[in-house]
Amino acid sequence: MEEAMVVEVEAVKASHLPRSQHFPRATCYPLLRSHLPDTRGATTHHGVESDWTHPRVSNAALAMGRCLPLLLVSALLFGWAVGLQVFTFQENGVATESSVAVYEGEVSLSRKVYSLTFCMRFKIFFLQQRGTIFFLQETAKERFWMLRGEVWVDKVRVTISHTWHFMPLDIQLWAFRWYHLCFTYNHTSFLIQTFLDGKVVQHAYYDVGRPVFGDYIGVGNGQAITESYSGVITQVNVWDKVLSDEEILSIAHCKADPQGNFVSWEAGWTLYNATAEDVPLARLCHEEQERIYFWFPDTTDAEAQYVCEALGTHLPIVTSLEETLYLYELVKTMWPDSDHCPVYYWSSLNDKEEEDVWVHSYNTSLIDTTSFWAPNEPNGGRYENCVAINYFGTIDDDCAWKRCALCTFTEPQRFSFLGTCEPELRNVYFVAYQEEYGGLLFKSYGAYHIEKRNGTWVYFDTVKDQDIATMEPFDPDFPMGRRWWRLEREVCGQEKPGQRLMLLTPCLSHHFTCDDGTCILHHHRCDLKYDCRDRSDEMECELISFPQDYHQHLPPRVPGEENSKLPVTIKFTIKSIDVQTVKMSMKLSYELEMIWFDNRLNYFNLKANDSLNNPRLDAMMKLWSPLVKLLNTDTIDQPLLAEDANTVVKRLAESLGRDEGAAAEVDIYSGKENPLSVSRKYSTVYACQFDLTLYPFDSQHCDIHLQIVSGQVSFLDVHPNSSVKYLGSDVLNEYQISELRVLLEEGYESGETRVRIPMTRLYGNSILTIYIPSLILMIISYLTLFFRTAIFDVRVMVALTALLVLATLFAQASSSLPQTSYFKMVDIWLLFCVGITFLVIIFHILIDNRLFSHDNQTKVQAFNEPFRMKLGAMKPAAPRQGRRRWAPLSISVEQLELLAKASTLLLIIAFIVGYLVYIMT
Ligand SMILES: [Ca+2]
Ligand SMILES: [Ca+2]
Ligand SMILES: [Ca+2]
Repeated sequence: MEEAMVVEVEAVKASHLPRSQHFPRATCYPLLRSHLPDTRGATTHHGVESDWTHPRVSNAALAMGRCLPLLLVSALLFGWAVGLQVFTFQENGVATESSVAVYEGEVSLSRKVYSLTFCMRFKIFFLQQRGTIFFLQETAKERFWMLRGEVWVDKVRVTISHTWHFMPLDIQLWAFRWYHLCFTYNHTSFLIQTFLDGKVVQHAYYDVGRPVFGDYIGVGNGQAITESYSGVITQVNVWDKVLSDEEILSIAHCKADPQGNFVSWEAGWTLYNATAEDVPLARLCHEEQERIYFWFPDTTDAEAQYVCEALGTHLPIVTSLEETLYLYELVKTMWPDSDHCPVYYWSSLNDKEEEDVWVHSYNTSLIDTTSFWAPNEPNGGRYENCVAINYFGTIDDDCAWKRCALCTFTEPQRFSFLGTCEPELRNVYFVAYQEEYGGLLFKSYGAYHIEKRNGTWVYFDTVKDQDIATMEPFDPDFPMGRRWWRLEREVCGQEKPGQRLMLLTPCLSHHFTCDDGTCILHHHRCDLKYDCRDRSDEMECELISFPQDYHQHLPPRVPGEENSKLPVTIKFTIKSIDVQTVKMSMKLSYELEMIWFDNRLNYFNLKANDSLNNPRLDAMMKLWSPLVKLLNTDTIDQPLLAEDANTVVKRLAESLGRDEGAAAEVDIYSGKENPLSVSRKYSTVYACQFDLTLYPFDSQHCDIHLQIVSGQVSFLDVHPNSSVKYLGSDVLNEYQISELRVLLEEGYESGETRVRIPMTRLYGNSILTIYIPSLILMIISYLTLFFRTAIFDVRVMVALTALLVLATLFAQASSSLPQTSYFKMVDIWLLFCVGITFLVIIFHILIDNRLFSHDNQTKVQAFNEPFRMKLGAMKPAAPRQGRRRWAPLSISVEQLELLAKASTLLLIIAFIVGYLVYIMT
């Protein structure tokens, strides 16, 4: 093993390239890199390339250390290849007017171009106010804006014959990345298109109306210090025609390199204060992934985790002896003069949770146990739960020991410094640099720096040469994450000397940064579960931003519109209905939801899931809300907002943008477009007015009658979209509930509305308990007419019994209903039944009477003989004489009986038909 290692070390040394003449300038390239040649493999750990089987490190590159130009490295290794000329301007980012490349090809005022295609490839290092890549001018008449291409972080601009067109980009440009940009202009269709990396990203129509011509072409400067360019430029070509989309795509993808017929990149340029290299065309599209290493000595495991993660990467994991050896040699060659990392540096593994179960500390994912251990390791048991890497492999180690931290990047990270209210994105984005061993420095795309000076982190404006803020002491002493800064000048409207929370983060815009600088997805912020390790994602979840002049008693109104009313949408959700017919009332349990827009408010970080958009109770109680007046009930005024109310903000519209003053990723949503919704449960008894004339064949309705008010005068209106929903069963004890609806009628007062609950009575019970028994009783009493005429006692007895039962039924039916002064249908029916029975009894008496007098006159003796004998003994003749007097009709008993049967039947049928017809209509 020893021998193998020695051989490997020798290999490193043998591959050292001579350092002379490859680095002709003393300018510093901002990043420490070591270039790894093509021959390496492609195993990848968590996005960080790490194959180390051929650790040939450019000695020159390592020896130069902090001054290592990326492109020069490329030239160094690929210098033999015939390549494209690539110009580098203002490598250190210091704006100068003098860095420019002037076109040597043929250009004359007489060559006029109408339609055109205008392409360039570039890589930004830093951005001045306007990064001018190319310009064409007519010098004599001072027409400086004949043709121009400029770039910003989030937009580009093309100027064609003094008309300029901003083209916003969907993406934001990164520093240190190649982009291919083309503009086309068709002078017949007036279409101006912008292509980024071969794809159309923006278009516009504009009739330029003038040709493009000029006599002077420059690249890398727009003739003013603020219009100069810092970065790399190549392949600037202009054609006097519109190239097809396919041609532009093939240029962007390095498959072709046609030269422009108006301006050709190969025609030659004179450089002033700029440098040129040759780079093979293919490398512009498939750039070598060069690793960047940052080293931090004397850190505990926790500090090492933090510093790498807050820089946007993780501690390394090694899988072979070669890797450990490579890193060991790397630090020795990169920082030969420093007291460089001793034997150990931290790895991202630990077994803190469970002994001998090794997990990644950043996502707790398990790794298999085949990772590379040094001899006799792991041996620390519960005393050594972190993993360090040394010359012989990985060891378990005490987490509190001071070891080295090594952070590896495949490309420069982009950091955002939030909470500064910087209007220009170039001053928000930063890149990290390590210019000395263990050091750290952040430079913005623009002119700001965050650097450590005399032990204090300073936020610094290099253009004005002025400190903006200094960081309050913090452990660990790095600016990444959410930190308090002491202001040295006004920031975001906050005067100095004040303390301001600001955030330096490597997270991208769809992330939220935890206090420790680690990233979680943005929608995990304030979602009621912890996602950050430091639990900072559930802190300070303010949802509502109240303006200074917010008053709870003032309703939201549109300024300037005197008669405007705030429309409030009301939504009822009725859970249960209990109707009391006798008391003429209705008990409801329901939820009342009111939705309105408060144009004074702004909301932060609204979620798509409304139920997460709950303001805190104290914020909720500060909100204005309508007062609910329930009109047909004892409870009169109901405040909507109370502790048991549920308040949510509904996200209906997209965000207005980021809050530039917040030290976090905060999206702002407008109160004009995203409504507030307050819902509260009520249980209320409402008074109803029932008209029982048709009982039990009646339909009723009962209304919830309410008014929403605000203060004394009502500025509120019920929105026509208001709705009602009933969740219970349609069939109640006594009623069938039909479709509920919200009534909004013209005659109502402002803010007044009713919810109508229509009900149809279920008459089955009445039929069963009243109508059928009474009908049977009536029929029985009618049937007594068919009994033998002779048994008067039985006939009358049966009819009287029926009458008695009917009267009882009547009393019973009336007692279960409200006392009304008018007749109900059921009353009429029962009265009729009673009446018919009464009539039958009368007929019985008449018939009997008739029969008796008839008997007296005629024969029928045999049957009554014994009776008559007794009566005769008592001399009954006299009363019979009297009876005959009030029965003057000379009709026979049979006729009378027929009359009784027929008339009663007719009466019954006529009544039932009439009754049914009345109910039906
Ligand atoms: Ca252990
Ligand atoms: Ca150990
Ligand atoms: Ca969370």
